[in-house]
Amino acid sequence: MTRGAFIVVEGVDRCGKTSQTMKLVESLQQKNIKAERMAFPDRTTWTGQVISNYLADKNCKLNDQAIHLLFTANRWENVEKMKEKLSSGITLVVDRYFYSGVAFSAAKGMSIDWCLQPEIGLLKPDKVLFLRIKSDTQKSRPGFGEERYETSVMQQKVNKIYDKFSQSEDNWKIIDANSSFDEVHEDLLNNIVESVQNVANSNAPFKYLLNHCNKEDYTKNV
Ligand code: DGP
Repeated sequence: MTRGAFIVVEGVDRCGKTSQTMKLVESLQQKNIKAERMAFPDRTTWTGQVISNYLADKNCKLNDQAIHLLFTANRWENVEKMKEKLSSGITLVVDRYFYSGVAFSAAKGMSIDWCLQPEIGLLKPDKVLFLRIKSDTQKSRPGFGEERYETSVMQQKVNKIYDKFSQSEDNWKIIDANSSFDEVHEDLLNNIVESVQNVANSNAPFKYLLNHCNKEDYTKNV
């Protein structure tokens, strides 16, 4: 049996990742592709609950390095589960991954190298689909501003770091998220189906995030 594809959907807050990833799993299943959704942070685990409290309570004081490592631990604690699912042929559609970890922490001024170190060794996605949205559209979405990082300044910095990832990472693809939900969905779905086929045809083994070779300074000019 060939493994499932590991797909990540990234983008700033309120760009539509949650609804799109849910619908994508339904559409893939309708095409008889086994698929499941995951999201990071996974708020159901112990680290996820601490993270969730930190995000909701803007007065919560927690050192930037400590919260970065908690987000990272939240990904590490899911590695075995992800490998099992992928090995059993399930395609994982994952809402955010370590790219968000690096982008949000680096946007706070932390060093990109420092942020990447604890992520090394995690599974590397087959494809990262970056939902790129205009900042006016983002701000008009319901709920914007509720959580700690939902400020225009922070989100613009994060967006710039995603842009740099998309320019230097071989597995990234930009998706225009300003069009209608259905159009964005179609675009995402076509890309995912192609990745599922590529993984199946090449019998690709798991990939891992190795010591990062595209060591650009993503935070430059942010
Ligand atoms: P979400 O549940 O997708 O709305 O994400 C919650 C918030 O946490 C959002 O503002 C993005 C941010 N975030 C997601 N992953 C990480 C991470 O690994 N590190 C940091 N610092 N922030 C993250």
